[in-house]
Amino acid sequence: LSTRASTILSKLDIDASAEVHGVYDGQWGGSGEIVVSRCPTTGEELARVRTASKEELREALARTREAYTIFRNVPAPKRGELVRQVREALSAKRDDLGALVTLEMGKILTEGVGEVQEFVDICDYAVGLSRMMNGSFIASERPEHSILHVPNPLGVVAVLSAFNFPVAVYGWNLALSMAAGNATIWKPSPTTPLCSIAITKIISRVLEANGIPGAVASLVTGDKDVGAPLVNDPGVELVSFTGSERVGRIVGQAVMSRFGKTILELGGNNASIVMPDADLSLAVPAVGFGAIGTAGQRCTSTRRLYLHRSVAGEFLERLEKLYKSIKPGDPLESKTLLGPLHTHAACGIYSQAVDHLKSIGSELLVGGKAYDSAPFKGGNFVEPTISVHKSVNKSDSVWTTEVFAPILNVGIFDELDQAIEWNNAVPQGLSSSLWTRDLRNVGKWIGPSGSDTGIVNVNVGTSGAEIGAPFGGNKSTGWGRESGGDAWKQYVRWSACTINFSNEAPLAQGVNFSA
Ligand code: UN1
Repeated sequence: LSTRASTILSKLDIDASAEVHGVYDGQWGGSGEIVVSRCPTTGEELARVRTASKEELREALARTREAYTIFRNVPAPKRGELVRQVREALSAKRDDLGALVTLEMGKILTEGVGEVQEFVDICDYAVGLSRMMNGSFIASERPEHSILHVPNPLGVVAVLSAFNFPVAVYGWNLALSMAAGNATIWKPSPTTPLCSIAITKIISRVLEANGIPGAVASLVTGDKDVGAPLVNDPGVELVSFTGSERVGRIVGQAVMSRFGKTILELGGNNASIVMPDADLSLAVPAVGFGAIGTAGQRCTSTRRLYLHRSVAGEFLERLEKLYKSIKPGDPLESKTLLGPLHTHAACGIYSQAVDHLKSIGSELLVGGKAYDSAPFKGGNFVEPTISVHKSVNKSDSVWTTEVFAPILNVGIFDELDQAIEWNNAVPQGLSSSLWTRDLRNVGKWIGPSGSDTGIVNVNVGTSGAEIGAPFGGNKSTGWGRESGGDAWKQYVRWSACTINFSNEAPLAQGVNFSA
C-alpha cells in the first residue's frame, strides 16, 4: 500500500494489511465474498473487504430489529443527544474522512470534506428535529372527542447508497432515522466499502459508549447478493435507495409488492438555461462547477445547457476558456479541480457517449478523450467535454439519457418557453437552473408552466444543494425526498387517534345504529 493511502486509512483506524471486516451489527464480522476497494486515482488496491454472508445478513437484520425495539422507547430528545454526539465525533474527524472519500471515491479534497460537512450539518438539523417532530391536534365533529395525529418510530430502515456520495447520502438518512427512533441498516456501494466502515466505526463508538445497541446503525457491505435480500425482507419498513433508474425500478417494484415504503433517488439529467440578461460572470463558473465538479458524477451534475441565441457565442467562448484552464490532477492535492472517474468502466461509458456525439455530427468544442498526460497512469482520467448541437432533437438519447461522466450538451434557443419545454422533455426530473435577472422569467420558471424538477434554482447551479431543503426529484428520478423539508415525516409511522372522553358513544356523520 502506498504511504499516502496507508496514512489516511490508519488515521481512521482501518488496518488494510489484513482482510477488513465489512459487517457491523453490534460486533464486527464478515465472512462472505471479498470486495476489493480500488483507488480511482492510482489504480492501486486499497483493501480487501469481507462482506456479509447470507447468514450474517440474516443475523444483522435480526439484531437491527431488536435494536429498534429498544431504541423506539428512548425519548426523542435523548435520541437527539446521541445524534449530537455523532455529530461531534464526525466533525472531529472531518478532514480525515474527507481525505478517505477522496482516496476511495476520487472526488477532489474540498468536495470530499464538503460531503462529510453535509453529514455534520444534517446531524445539527436532526438534533433540532428531535424536539420538533410534532404531530397535530384535529377538531372532532363529536362532543368531548379529540383527534390526534401521532408520529411513532417506524422500524428498520435500509439505506442502499451509491458510490458518488459515499458518506453524505447515508448521513441524510441516518440522522433523520435516528431522531425518529428507528434502527438503520446500511448497504453502501460495493466500490466504497472503506468509507462506510470508517463512518460506522465512529458512530458505533458513540452508541456503545452510551449503552445503546450498536445495531441502531448496522452495516452490511456487499453487492446485490446482499442488497436483494435486504430489499425483499418484510422486516424492513423503509428502503431508501440511491442509484440508477434501472436498479431503482427493480427495487421500487420489489418493495411495493410487499407493501413496504421506499425513498428513491435515481437518475438526474439536469439542465441550466441562460437568458440574455444573465450575469455571465456568475453563470459561467457555476455551469463549469455543475458540469466538471465531481468529474460529472453527481446526480445533480449539469448535463444539458440551453443558451439563448444572443449570448451563446460569448458564453461558450468563456466556458471553453474555463474548461481549458482545468487540468487533471491528484484529487488529494488542494489545488486540483478535476479528479478521476470512479471506475475504469466509467471511462468506457464516457468514450461510447463521445462516439455517439461524433456520429450525430455535434461539434466537440473541448474534450472528447481520455487524458494521455494524467498524473497517475492507473487513474481513470478523462477530459471534460462540451458538445454543441446545431439543433435540438429532444428525443435523441443525447438529451434523454444520463451519462455519468463530464459531458455537457449544449443547445441554442430563442424563447424561454422553448427552453423550458426542452428542460422538461426528459424522463428524469431532479434539478434545473435558470440564469436571469428578469422577475417575469423567474415567475414562469417556478410556476405551473415552468420547470418540472424537484430542485428548481435561479442564478444557482444545478448541483450543490444545502441540507435544509428537501432533496430529490420527480418523474423517473423516483419522487423521493431526503434531507430537509418534510423528509423526516417518511421515517415515522403515522396514526390518527380519535379519543372519546365523554359518557356517550356518538357515531361520526350522525349515523344512528341504536337497536
Ligand atoms: C447526489 O449526487 O447523489 O446537491 C447527491 C448536491 C449534493 C448532493 C448530491 N448536496 O449536489
